[in-house]
Amino acid sequence: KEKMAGIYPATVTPFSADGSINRLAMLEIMKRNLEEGAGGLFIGGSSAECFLLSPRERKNAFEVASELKGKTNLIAHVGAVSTCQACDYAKYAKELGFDAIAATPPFYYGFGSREISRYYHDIYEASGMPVIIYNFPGNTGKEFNLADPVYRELFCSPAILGVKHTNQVVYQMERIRSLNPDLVVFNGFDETMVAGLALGADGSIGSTFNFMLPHYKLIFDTYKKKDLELALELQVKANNIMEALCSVGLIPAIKYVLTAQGIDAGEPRRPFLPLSPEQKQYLEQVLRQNLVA
Ligand code: NAY
Repeated sequence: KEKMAGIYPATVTPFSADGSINRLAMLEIMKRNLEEGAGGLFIGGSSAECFLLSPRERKNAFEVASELKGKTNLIAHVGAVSTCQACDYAKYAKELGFDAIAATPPFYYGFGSREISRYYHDIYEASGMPVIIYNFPGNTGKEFNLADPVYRELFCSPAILGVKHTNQVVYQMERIRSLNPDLVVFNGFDETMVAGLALGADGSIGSTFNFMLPHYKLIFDTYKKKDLELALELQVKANNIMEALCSVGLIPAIKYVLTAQGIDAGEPRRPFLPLSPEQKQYLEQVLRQNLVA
């Protein structure tokens, strides 16, 4: 649990002009984040545009990250609608030497709790790696209602290593942690990091850490030193940035900021569209006003 703690960027997938994965740019982002003090890297998640990648590309992204094996904690996101596909990604991540795997629940078909629980157990059994549940009800439509005994059992099963809580309802995160204190708990919305830490998160996984990790590391360290007033002040500044990023489109915005910082993150994959010149200007202004580290 202590070994997994810290701030993890959810690494983006940079694309070259021809649309292929830009391995060098991806390595550059990850190496810079490690120098900045990342506790680990979350590979192939939402910020990586995972559901816009082909299965081969999702594996390619794991391969690129595996070059950093042994240097940091590597978590591979293996979630898929099909259990068989998720198991295949999980086995590959294990083969490549990843430290942990995470998975969204299967979505789209409205699967029930028994089906979802079976999915996580199948991934565990296929790969031999306990899974971090990627709890993101806003996008998956799955709530993990703890009144359901199947979910209570799941969170206490050896198949589960932890939870990545991408849900504004941090109360639920605290309830999951209290149900099984051995779980590794990650806060998953950057805008609630201080709240997540206050309710017991071991770490935080975030998309904006790709380009503003020093700011968030400062929040994390300030919180750990119990300077709560300053931690909140820094969170408010981060949230001013967050609001601007989300208003123009989060993933296109992150890629734009990385590129403006000198790392060629390329364009997001369609249907995402790149930012307009006005949106870029607006973002730059908000960043200038709020970024402290
Ligand atoms: C992922 O898989 O990329 C993540 O979940 C990282 C966490 C992010 N969640 C999503 C859905 O992108 O950093 C958050 C999020 O982007 C941020 O808080 C803005 O809402």
